[in-house]
Amino acid sequence: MKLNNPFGLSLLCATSGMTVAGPLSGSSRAVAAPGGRMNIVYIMCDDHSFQTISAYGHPLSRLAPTPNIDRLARRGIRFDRAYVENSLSTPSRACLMTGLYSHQNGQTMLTNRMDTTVTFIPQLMQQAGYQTAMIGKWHMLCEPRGFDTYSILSGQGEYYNPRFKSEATGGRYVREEGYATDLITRKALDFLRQRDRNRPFLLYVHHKAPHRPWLPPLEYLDLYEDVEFPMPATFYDDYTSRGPAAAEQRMRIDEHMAMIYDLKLYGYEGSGHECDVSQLWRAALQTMTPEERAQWLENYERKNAPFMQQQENMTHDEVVRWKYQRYIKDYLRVIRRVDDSVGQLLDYLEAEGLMDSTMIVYTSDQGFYMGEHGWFDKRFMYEESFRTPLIISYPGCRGGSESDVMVQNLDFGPTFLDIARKEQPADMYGRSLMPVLRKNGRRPRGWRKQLYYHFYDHTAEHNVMRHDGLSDRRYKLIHFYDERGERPAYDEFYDLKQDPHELHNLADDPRYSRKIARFRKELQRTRESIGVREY
Ligand code: SGN
Ligand code: CA
Repeated sequence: MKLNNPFGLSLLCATSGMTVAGPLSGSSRAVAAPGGRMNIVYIMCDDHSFQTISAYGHPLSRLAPTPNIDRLARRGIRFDRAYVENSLSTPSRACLMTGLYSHQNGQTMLTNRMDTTVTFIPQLMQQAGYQTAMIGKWHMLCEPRGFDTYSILSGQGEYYNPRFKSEATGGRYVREEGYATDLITRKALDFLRQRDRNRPFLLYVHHKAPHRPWLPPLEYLDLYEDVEFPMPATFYDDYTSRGPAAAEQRMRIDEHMAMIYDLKLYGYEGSGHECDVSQLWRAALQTMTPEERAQWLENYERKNAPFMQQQENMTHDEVVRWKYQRYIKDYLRVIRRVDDSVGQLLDYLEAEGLMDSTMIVYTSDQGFYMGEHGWFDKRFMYEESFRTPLIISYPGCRGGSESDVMVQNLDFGPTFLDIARKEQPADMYGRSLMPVLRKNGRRPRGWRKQLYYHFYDHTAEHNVMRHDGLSDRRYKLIHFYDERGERPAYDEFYDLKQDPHELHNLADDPRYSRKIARFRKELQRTRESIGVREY
């Protein structure tokens, strides 16, 4: 069935694949892509916030810069309005792999199963003559499809000496020695070195980092130890004016972050969080070698000592501030290694003369809260988790450009197909980013004006109510609903220009009633035209 496209997009193939005629700049060793079609290196982290990439200029990242991701931004375009359609790992990955919304591919939640009959983008890319590789976190319940070669982590993946499965291991996960980010980088470089040079390639590099519980590499355990990171202005949000979802979540740093599992306070005996009680923290350290674990424990015991000695005299707020610093430091230590990895990949591509024939994408499977509203984790349609970092460099683009065009993870599939000069299937609502890239990030005529979002996984950890919504460049309507009928449905409405931190819900403000009515109608029209049935 051909569905109406609510965003006024052409659903037929926009065969505008970028032709790479040859060297465009720089390197003396520039190598043209085989067949004149660009290679693609797609780097995706797990839970990397835009707040912790210095190219985005947030106060946190100024104290912990990411020079290599910034180096990519200097060569490419930084997207400031890049969003996901469902802010959770598995659904985001299913969207990337299929080019379809969650309700279309069936992967609405973390652990349900997607529709196995759906075609994967890499399968289409193979048909178009690309060699395809998938390295790192896969995190879907189905087997990888459409890859010439793959090496994937088991489930959420492990930081230390993780298990990987590849064609070579006969379907078994086999433990490998090293730190996840380093191993993934090495495997990606191995693929590049061993690739068939007569075909263009599509390489997915999917890091486990910086997913919870934020285990840094040993070399970086003391990085930033003396730095005091600023807390966000909304840290002490009390959720007044918002509906019950914002208050009832279980992702607050002060209440739900586990002292041992998340914050590494080994030996802490205060009242535990469920993660501490479940001994999950032991499992997190289990894959280290005895030497690594000894070094790890020695390091944290040393850093924990002042807190352990003073905690009885500390106020609740002092403890919360301590927690915040520990959380942010470990997260940023993990990120620092990701930044090293980006540097190694860029070094290789530059040295091999591949920059002139390769698109490089850096992004995350969703955004993440660095204490905004008092939270860690993601899921909500509020900006920090709805948004995701996105930097793209491609041959010939004007480096250092910034874009405020609204793009979504639904667009990656169509972009890759466009580059491969392969027709975009009619049920993909995303849009090739090539017209935006060719304009160095400026808005092409007829580009979408609004984005649809839908989060389903209410029953899972962190207790975020189901919701869907519509956002344009200025306003956002969020509809919270509960399929179990425990809570009445309700809406929130934000003016992002007046209230960028989304602290003032305007749903009941009579001054906005006409605008809200228009948004509600538009949301309903969107659901119907893309075939959403639950809301
Ligand atoms: C795990 C984490 C959650 C996290 C989900 C989803 N808990 O369940 O904190 O929200 O993954 O993350 S943990 O105790 O196992 O660390 S996602 O990135 O895969 O969507
Ligand atoms: Ca994630």
